[in-house]
Amino acid sequence: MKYQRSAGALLFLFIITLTGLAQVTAPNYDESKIPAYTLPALLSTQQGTPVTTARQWETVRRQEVFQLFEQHVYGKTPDQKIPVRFEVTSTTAGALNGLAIRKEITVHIGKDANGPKIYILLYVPVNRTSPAPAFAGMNFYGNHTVWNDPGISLAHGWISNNEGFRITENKATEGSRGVRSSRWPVDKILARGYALATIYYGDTDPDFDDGFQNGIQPLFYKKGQSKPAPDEWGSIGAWAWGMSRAMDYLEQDQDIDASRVALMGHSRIGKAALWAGASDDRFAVVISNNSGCGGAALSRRQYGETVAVINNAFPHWFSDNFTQYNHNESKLPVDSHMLIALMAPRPVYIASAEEDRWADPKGEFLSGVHASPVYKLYNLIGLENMEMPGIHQPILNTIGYHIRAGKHDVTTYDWERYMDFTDKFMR
Ligand code: GTR
Repeated sequence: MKYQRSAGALLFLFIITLTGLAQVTAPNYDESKIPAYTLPALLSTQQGTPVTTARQWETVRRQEVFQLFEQHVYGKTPDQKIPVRFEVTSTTAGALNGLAIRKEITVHIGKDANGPKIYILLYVPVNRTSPAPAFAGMNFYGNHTVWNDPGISLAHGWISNNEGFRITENKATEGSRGVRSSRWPVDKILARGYALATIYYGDTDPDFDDGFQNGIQPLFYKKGQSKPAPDEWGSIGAWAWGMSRAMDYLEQDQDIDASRVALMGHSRIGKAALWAGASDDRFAVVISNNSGCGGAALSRRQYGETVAVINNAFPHWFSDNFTQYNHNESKLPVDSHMLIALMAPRPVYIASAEEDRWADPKGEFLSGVHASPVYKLYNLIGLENMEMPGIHQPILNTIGYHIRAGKHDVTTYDWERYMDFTDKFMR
């Protein structure tokens, strides 16, 4: 009897576990199984007043929407101003076969000499008559991986191991120089007259869950605080903060036109780029490459990666408050169309890849469509058509979009579209 009971309990546990797992792990890739959903109203204030002018958007609604993202999704970035000091550690002519000057800048954060540091790699085109417009973006494996240039310093901090990239013991190695150059066509970017500023995303917060003991968060803890509060930032917030510090530097560099800086980010860094663009309007253009769940994709579609899945896999990315929406997307007071709208009236570009179903290409596209009414308040054209364009048919309105063939990645095709887009809006 006892045996039977426990066998029954085991079976029950087994079924429960399976159901639980199924709930958490099986992604939906079937459009017909997308739950019916209503997006939160973008153009109606918390009081229920319709927003019909750009002025109303700017003075009332934009701030409300921004605060909802702080409170429920990414967490609030602490207000304290931390001392930041820039040290240009090298300036080298003749980089990229004479196309560029290469600079490296250390951003010292906080008063402690052993505190966190952001290392900026900056290439500036030499063939120009005025300060250069720039692309800025974070990289996944260190500045030395974006181009095979022996003059680039190896990244300093913790890096995700990757055997293929010869990164072992969580440290940068000489062997990983240039391993990510396919994602950073530096020569093409420079040849088109843009500077490129990049930083390693782990400089502000290494991408693993350590309860926020490393990275920049501890610099902001109040007395007795040992981790961010439930409505405070996680890693995405810290990465976004890092991009703004790189922007602080670019504003000081005479070779750069800081009013023409386009921020580009891929995947988790695409989520951070959108949050940085929402938080800091000095980024003149914001580009999200395959940013998916918690980025450009509408959460309510629950297609591919979902809120529960992302919070389980990456508990350190968002605020703890975001976990309230695991399997509960309909209660989320925002969705990604509102994040895209936070860029208005600045040009914003969303890119998807056909095989990147995990990131929900259609959900990424639709957030641009549903952000468009805010652009309309400025007499600007976003994405007008509910139908997705075909593969390789980019739309370069003030909200831009393309879907290309292939997988979750950044390709030269993507970059060429980004440069076409920035040429249109930043030249
Ligand atoms: C995945 C994650 C995605 C995306 C991606 C990446 O594992 O589920 O949300 O951010 O990582 O950053 O490459």
